[in-house]
Amino acid sequence: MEVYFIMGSVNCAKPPAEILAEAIAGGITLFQFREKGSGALVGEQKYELAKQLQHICQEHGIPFIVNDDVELALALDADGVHIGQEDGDARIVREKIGDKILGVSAHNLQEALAAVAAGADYIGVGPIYPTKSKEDAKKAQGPGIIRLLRRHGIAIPLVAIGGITAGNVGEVIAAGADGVSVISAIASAPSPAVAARQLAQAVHLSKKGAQK
Ligand code: TZP
Ligand code: ICP
Ligand code: MG
Repeated sequence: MEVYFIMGSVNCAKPPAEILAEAIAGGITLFQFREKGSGALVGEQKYELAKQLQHICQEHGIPFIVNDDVELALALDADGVHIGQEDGDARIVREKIGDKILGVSAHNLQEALAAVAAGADYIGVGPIYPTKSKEDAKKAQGPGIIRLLRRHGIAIPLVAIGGITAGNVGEVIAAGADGVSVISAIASAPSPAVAARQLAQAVHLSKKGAQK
């Protein structure tokens, strides 16, 4: 959960497999295949890319999560699924995937409480900062939303997402996040390995600082 990398072909200026391998070398702890946005692959091509990236994750012991597409996750026997508020009832997804990892995006306390009640294993909270990586992103809320969820008793793992860089990791960890989730900070970096390593170091240092 500490450095959760999300990527699809749309986010990559070089082969996705290369970026993922470099990100893993740099120290990411979780990967989400998110094939979304204009130009995203569909059908057989989407399946083949997912399979290739899953294989890389398996070789390195990194859990492989599929965004939105429950059928794809089941077909690949992925480690989990991440869904948004528009992707149907989290309880139904939980029933379909059994004990695979279930992640849910939440933007406020009500959504977070519902996610916990539906059996989510973790919540993605954001956008915390402005992002260019999501076409329909809501307004950035700042790290205060994480503090608010913690104050209201949300106890499952929370990852902060949206505009996260090594420079602002400290604030979101201090607010109560267990980790950070990024697309562009790694996928668009000149060196995904260096970028992932900087994020991992920032998370570790911030957790020490926050006594977590
Ligand atoms: N959900 C909320 S913000 C976001 C998603 C998928 C995109 C995060 O991308 P980046 O490049 O790390 O801001
Ligand atoms: N959070 C996470 C972890 N993944 C997503 N795709 C999202 C929010 C929108
Ligand atoms: Mg979705």
